[in-house]
Amino acid sequence: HDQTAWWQSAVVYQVYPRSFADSDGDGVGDLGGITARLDHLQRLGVDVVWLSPVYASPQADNGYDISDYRAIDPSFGTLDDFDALVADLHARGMKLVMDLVVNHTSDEHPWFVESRSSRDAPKRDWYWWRPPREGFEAGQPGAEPTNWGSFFSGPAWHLDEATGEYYLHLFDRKQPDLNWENPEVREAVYDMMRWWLDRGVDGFRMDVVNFISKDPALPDGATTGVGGVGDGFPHFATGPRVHEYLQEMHREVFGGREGEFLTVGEMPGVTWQDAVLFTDPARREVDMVFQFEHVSLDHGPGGKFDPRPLDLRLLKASLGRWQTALGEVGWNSLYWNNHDQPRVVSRFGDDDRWWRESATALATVLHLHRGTPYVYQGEELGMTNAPFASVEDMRDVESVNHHREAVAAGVDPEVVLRGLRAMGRDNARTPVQWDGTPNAGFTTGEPWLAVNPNHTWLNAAAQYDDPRSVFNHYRRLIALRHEHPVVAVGDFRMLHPDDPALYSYERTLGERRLLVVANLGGEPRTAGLEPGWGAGHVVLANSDEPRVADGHAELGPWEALVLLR
Ligand code: TEU
Repeated sequence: HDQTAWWQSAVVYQVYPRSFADSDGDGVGDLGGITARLDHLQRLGVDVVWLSPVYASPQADNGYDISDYRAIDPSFGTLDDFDALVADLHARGMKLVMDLVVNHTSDEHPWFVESRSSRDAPKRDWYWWRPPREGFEAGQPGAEPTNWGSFFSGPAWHLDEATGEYYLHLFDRKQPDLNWENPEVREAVYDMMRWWLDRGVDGFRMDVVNFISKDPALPDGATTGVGGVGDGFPHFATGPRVHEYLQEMHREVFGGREGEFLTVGEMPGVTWQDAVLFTDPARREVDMVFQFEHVSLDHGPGGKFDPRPLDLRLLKASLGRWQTALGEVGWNSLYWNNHDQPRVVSRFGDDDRWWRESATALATVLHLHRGTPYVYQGEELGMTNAPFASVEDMRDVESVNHHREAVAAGVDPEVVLRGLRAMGRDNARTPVQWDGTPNAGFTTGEPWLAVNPNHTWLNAAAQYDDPRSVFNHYRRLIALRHEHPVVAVGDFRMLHPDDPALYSYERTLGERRLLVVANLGGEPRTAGLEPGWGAGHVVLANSDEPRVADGHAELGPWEALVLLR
């Protein structure tokens, strides 16, 4: 590991702008709110901010449906506000990574408006238009060109009455998929990316970028039984030309400026075998990928809204496999949370009795792996899932649609609600809890999604000066990565892989050794240590008096220790 890129020792912080901080009292977070809170990020010590979409958008999917790639949505501010944010971040030594959503646009994007205008519009081929299935009338059930389901319920095709053809939308019907087979589409995207780089941004997080190459034959998927819906995944994920497209993008956008930027491809369903190819620096595709294996382990037979308890051994096997697979070539990203996942302290921890302990133990375990860690806003405070009373309290298109479809199909509404409470995306989207005042310091108006009532005690203001706080634990973990190259680039070795509660591993770089021993459970545990480790080596703990002696560590519930020699 001789060549180290700047992002190998960096920590990224994700801002979901709607929910971060509102500067104008309309109840929606905005760019001015972010700029006003940069002290928080600087205090935490993160290097990069990844900003979820702030582009002009009808907000059908909270900005992941873009109607103008070169404008800021008025609810978030103006291009001047954006430039001011970038300037302030740079002045403080931080970088800014934009979200790049180019698998699809909004149906209100001028490209799509033109594309749908007639069958022979010049931009018709910029999207995936197909006639009804042979032998079917347009609009008839089953007439969709393929049997693929959308991620947000229902078919992945929508009929445009005016031209009698269907367009493909893997997500909401307001998110038509772009046709990357068309070189004009690709050139338009690259041109837009260069425009943002010229404006000073430092890279891109690429939304579902392993979906941009579809099998142009658009075959039906194998049917899973639910209402005749087929699994299109094998036909649009990691498709035939995805590596070619990413290499072309790299050449056209970043060519000649290697090493300056950070690129991370969000890739649902990506395997470690594919990830090695995507992140091999010699292939010039992306620097790292977001993979989904570890956040799918608690999905039950009915999918993400049918959760089952996590088996820690599976988690260790999964993350350990990725550490090994990308150990020589390629690079990992490390995350528990983002705007699509429930809060980790509620999901894999104990957000009640062992709230502080489990939030800090999970943080410790994640951050000291090899890779680039991502902190999602509020995670550094130990924010929890929200106590949604009903689906009326939720705003997310995925949750609302799933509820409607499942209840219509006859599933017990209580069961549906239980799944949404545990796994729904709005858990991550409640406003950041800055202080204990009525709207948590997020807004002076009415928040677009209710503030979690636990903000009275769980908030940033209450944590800054408390050395034991979740916030200060994250701060120390980030500092440890900056200080010790063994954290960033050391080799990884999993210990006690079969233990159902201990998460323990060793990192090595030359003579340096770092040991993580964590009890991810509510019962006390003893962990055997290899010779040479002693109490004097403890550099970080989430407990007041670590007990390390005679080849053992005695761990309380959710206790995590870090040793260095
Ligand atoms: O998400 C992609 C994705 O496949 C899922 O994580 C998705 O959020 C959903 O939960 C599947 O069940 C990305 C964005 O992160 C997400 O917010 C967008 O809604 C989606 O793409 C479409 O742009």
